[in-house]
Amino acid sequence: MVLEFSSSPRKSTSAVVPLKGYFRSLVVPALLVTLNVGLVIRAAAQSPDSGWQPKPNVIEMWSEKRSEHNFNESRVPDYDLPDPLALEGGQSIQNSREWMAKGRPALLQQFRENVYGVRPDTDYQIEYEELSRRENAFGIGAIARQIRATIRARDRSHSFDFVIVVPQTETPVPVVVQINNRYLIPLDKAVDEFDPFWPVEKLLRRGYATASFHTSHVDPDKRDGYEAGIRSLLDDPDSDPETRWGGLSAWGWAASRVLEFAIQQTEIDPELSVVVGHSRGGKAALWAGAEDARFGILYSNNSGCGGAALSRRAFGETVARINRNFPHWFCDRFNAYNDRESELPIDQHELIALAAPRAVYVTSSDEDLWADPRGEYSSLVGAGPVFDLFGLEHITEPVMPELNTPRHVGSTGYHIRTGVHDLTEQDWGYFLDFADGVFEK
Ligand code: GTR
Repeated sequence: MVLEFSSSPRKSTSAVVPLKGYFRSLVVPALLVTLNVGLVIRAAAQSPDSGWQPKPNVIEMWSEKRSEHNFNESRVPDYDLPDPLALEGGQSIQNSREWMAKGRPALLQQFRENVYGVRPDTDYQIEYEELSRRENAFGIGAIARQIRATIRARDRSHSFDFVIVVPQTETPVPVVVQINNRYLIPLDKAVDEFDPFWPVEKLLRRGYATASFHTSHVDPDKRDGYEAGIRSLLDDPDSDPETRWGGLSAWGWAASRVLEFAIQQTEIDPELSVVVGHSRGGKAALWAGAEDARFGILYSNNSGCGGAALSRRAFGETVARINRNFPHWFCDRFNAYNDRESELPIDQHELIALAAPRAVYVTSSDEDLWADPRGEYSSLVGAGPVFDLFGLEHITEPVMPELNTPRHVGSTGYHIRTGVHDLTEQDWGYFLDFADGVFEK
């Protein structure tokens, strides 16, 4: 079977509105800031009496392993976070309509031009070819297929595979699209072998369809991989080299192409979709959902720097370090903020804010101080004022939850799990509880 779609290039019409008018937060315990629009932003406490705290031996381990980086809360620099509701000229966004018309497009453009890069709007054709199929997967009538997506532009093409598994169902179900940063789990493995990183059967039994692809098949996850991936295929040679899209954006772009295939399936409800990724895949998932508003829930697992964690905290991995080690993930301009996080016109709480009025799920793990759990949680809380504009419930509690105690409040959810940097069955279980609530399953 071959399905063909033509692209309808997205023309960006949004003006760049520099964000001004900063609010101070996340420095002083339980600091409260009241904006003139009547919103209250509560900062995450630094030394709460309760809630999660990193274990001293874990701090020590990281401080020895990466001695040039900070893993101590007391050494987090003072900083001001940009106010997601501030517009140029000092005005504040007052309602959801203004947010969608002005605030959000301006912020999205800031992230494109300073962090993830601008996606090209080159015309392309995409073809989906079924390579193999398994009927009655898991003995529950599910259909599993491996699909090859081939993207053609100008006189070149690039292909990547994904596996998609749909349950037998009369009522269309949500779909979970995974950006897999580790490997492609091919069809037979997906059906015959349990992998907690992508627990297909668990997802199906919980009433979800799911698809997964490997990042490197879309755009190689290496600094010299540009020519071999989708970025060079679609790039406009005349575009500004400072703001060309990075690998994270290319992987997120591919998630949208997988979604487009998925929502053609009658078993899948096109209104109910999730984009999920772990670590670098989690960074890509948040950005995928910022660029593509069809994703209903954005799930970022242990995404850290350049993902959910606030850059200004410079806790664990920093902007300078990530740019040095992974220059192919971001646009070149992101380098301008190496060791100058306070000059970034945005911070990552605003990436999360771009998800509103959709839902966001963020996770941390207690040994993963490299990803800055407190910075990940604080970012979610810091996005709150934008969810307020829509009258949506969300996490406002400044004190982090205890270990293995998910906090799910309306449109935002969070948990911190015991253990190392990973995406585990435990993470999936907590997440699916959240997704069931959002999708009213
Ligand atoms: C690390 C990197 C992180 C994170 C991680 C991963 O080396 O510093 O930002 O993305 O890789 O993707 O597993």
